[in-house]
Amino acid sequence: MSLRTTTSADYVEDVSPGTGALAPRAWYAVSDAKSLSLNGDWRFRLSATADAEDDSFAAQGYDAGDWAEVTVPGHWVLQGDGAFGSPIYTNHLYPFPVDPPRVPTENPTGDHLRVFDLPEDWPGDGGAVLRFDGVESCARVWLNGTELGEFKGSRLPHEFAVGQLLKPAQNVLAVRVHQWSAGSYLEDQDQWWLPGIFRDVTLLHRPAGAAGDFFVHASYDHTTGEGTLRVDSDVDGRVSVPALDIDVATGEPVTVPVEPWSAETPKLYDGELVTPGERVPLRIGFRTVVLEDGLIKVNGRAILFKGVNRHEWHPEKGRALDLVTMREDVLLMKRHNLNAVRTSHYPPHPAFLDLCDEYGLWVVDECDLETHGFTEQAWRDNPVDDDRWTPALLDRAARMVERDKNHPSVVFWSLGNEAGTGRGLTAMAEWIHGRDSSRLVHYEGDWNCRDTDVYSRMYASHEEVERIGRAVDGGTHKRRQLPFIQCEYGHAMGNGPGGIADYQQIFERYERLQGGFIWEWIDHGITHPELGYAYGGDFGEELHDGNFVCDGLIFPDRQPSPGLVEYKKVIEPVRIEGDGTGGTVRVTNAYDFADLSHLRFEFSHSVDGLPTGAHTLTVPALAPGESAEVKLPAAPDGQGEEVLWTVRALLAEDTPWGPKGHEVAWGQGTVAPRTPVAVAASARPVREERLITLGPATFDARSGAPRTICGLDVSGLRLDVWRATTDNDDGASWQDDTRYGVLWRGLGLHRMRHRLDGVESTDDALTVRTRVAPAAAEVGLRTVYRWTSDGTLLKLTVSVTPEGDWTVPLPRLGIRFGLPADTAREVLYFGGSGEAYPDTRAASMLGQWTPGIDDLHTPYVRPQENGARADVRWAELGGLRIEGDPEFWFSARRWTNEQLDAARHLTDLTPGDTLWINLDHGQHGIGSQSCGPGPLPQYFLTVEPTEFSFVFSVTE
Ligand code: IPT
Repeated sequence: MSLRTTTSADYVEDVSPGTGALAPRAWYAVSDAKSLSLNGDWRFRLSATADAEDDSFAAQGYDAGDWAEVTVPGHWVLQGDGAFGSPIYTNHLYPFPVDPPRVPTENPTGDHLRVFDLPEDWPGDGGAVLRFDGVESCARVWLNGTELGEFKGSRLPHEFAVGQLLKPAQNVLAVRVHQWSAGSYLEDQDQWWLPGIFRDVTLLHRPAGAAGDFFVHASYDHTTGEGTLRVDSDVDGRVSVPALDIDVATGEPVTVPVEPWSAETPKLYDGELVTPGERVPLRIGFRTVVLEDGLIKVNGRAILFKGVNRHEWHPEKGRALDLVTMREDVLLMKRHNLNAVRTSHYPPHPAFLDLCDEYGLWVVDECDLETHGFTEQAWRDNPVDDDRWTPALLDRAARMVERDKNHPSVVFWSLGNEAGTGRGLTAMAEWIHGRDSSRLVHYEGDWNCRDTDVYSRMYASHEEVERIGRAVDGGTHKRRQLPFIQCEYGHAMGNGPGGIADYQQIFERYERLQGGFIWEWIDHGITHPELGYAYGGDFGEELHDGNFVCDGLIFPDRQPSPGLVEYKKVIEPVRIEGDGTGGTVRVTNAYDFADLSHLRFEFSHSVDGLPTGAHTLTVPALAPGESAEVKLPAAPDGQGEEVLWTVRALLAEDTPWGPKGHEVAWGQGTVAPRTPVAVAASARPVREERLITLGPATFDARSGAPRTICGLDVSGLRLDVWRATTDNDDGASWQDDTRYGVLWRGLGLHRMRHRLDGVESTDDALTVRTRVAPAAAEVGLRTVYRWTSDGTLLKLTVSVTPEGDWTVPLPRLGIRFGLPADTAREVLYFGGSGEAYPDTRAASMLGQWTPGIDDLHTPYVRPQENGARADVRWAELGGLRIEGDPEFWFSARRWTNEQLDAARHLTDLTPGDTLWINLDHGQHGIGSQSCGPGPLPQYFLTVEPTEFSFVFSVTE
């Protein structure tokens, strides 16, 4: 016998999907039937528990005059300046005790009230439907005092028939929303918990004879070039597609020659479904998705996903995205060469899929399902393996599939994310396969692939992916027959991800590997008055996962991070490679469908990083997979300066997503190397009082430290091995073996001591001998600074000899020094274009660049090492020229690396009176260990005897 008392809020903890809603059906934005948006200002009252208030507010005539207001769509915790509670961020931990389906008594409950009149032209006949596109996590709905029902499934649509209840004026729509419900157990995605009516609320007129559900089947036969269209419709009618001369009855197939739809060539045909009571516009894309020969094929060809995981995010509005923001995402993706999106981990706002159809992106549409927190109890009581929950799971599957089935962009249905395994998932897969045979089913959590059409993994190492590519990874018989994708890889948290170029090479080497999806698209930082962007813990959460929520390729304000620029280069659809001589380049078409006729190729030589002029290069309109050798014009004589060739592939004409001239791909190579500047050690160090003068520099006679170089005050010049550890250096807490950020700090590399062993002034050099080592350890670096000059140029040669048993690589190795803060506002250098590290340098284009000092800082939401420029030959700032032999990594910042290391938010960083310069001989790789593998061994900064030098001079 249960002691639980029954309250009117029992539905909150009921495992069922809800009551009262209509069966799910295809979603469309417009038709000729009237609709009324109920978005806007709603009256709002927040209660602490699910049943604190009775339902009298739903009655007509209720006076909500003293209630607050919120904007719908929206999340109440992001409105009201904190008066309505705060967001909570957890990765996979449930922020409440795990006792399914029970939820806490403290259950923030938002009563929403909206009074509306029908427009004057609202038809008097027919019915009406009230549609909610997304409410987190459970809602109970009344119209004009009559209860319509209640529902769960936050990112799924729910419709209610309301025709009989509507009045011309003063309709009272009341919605009670509970933050926690049984549904919360199914919605444990790694993101902020954000209650509210966060998607549109719409009243739809349903004329007599209006369209019900309909299913557009539009396939393409690549062997004949014909498409077959058949629109199955609950309500009989006709289907027309004027451009194809199609006018047929619903349910009747018609086959005609068509241009197929693909992510690269997103050909859509405008059509119309006409039922006796409604005309619904259709946008039809013909394509056929099959599993054949162990490969995912569309229109007869294997495709390669160059994808990203996209959560819906806006730094002020949370998951309440407007159309402008959605389009911005799609345009940014297209402009960065992405061709695929996994809608992690729930179906997006339906308008996003319209944009994917229109601009061309393959979509893995994922169901609103994750039960990750059950991993804490070895998946005991996991709802996906408990029959009581199966109706809710099937309801979620159906609401996704029915809503989104008419989008050509959707090629995979995904059952959900991180939900373990179980009968409920199998039931979902069976239902989906039965309902829609024209798409494939994805789920990562079952490595035996019992329910899926693809072997999918997340964060598998390069080595493992390679083994899977070679099909020597074992697994079940079924799995061995399946293609492979990485539904998540390249964890873009903070600086990184590293190693994605290496993954791409492996993906392209093996047919079975059909690409992957970077984790993830955008940092979920929340705009905050004091902190810049808030992340987990900033709202005082009891449990949280810090900045693990900021792991995107774009910053919260949608500015691309270096990670996105890198990914764009890594996945570019045209490969332009030199043969080493500078005489010819090999151009390869890496598209799956498009030829190269939409591109114009531009070619230039540069001398010392400056282009000598741009010319058009004629490249044949290669078909996918084809290559051609293209001869380059003769290179100019660099006369000792470095000569490079650069070939860029640009859009020949404006496209819907990018303007004419937009750069799609590029390649670069060396024709002739530079001759590093030679410095004769002809000047003598001259000692006077406390200073030693050598050429253009003065030194402290006792310490041997430079005081001025080329007229600039120099402070603190010494060896530097520390970098403010990146999220990928620090690694994830569950990875305890080789998290170098942790090992470095444990060894004390952030607090190196510099012992002075001697200052020697000889005829041709000033030599300073030191030993650099952390307290409490016996390892150290014998470091010798040797200064020489010809009277004008000053050369510093740094020799480093390790001592002791070094078991870790170094974060960085180079020198750093301070200059007065006002030395320079910008830097001119010849080197790589943007931020780069050993395994994130694919997009680093050699040239002369002039970033402002502040542009050299990458604003990772949690501050960390950033901004290094790779392959710098020389740099000039404030009248000082620095030339490296060999090339070096350049960074400049207005705070020290220690300050950067200590900062938690960008607002912790304030410029001081010193500009800090790092000239590095080496940097350790970045990797992806904040959730995946660390850097590959070839990107380690191994401790070994090393020598490097810099030449300082006054700029000409
Ligand atoms: C993986 C999740 O699927 C994703 O939602 C996100 O949490 C990501 O990790 C990390 O940012 S699960 C991972 C712990 C294997």
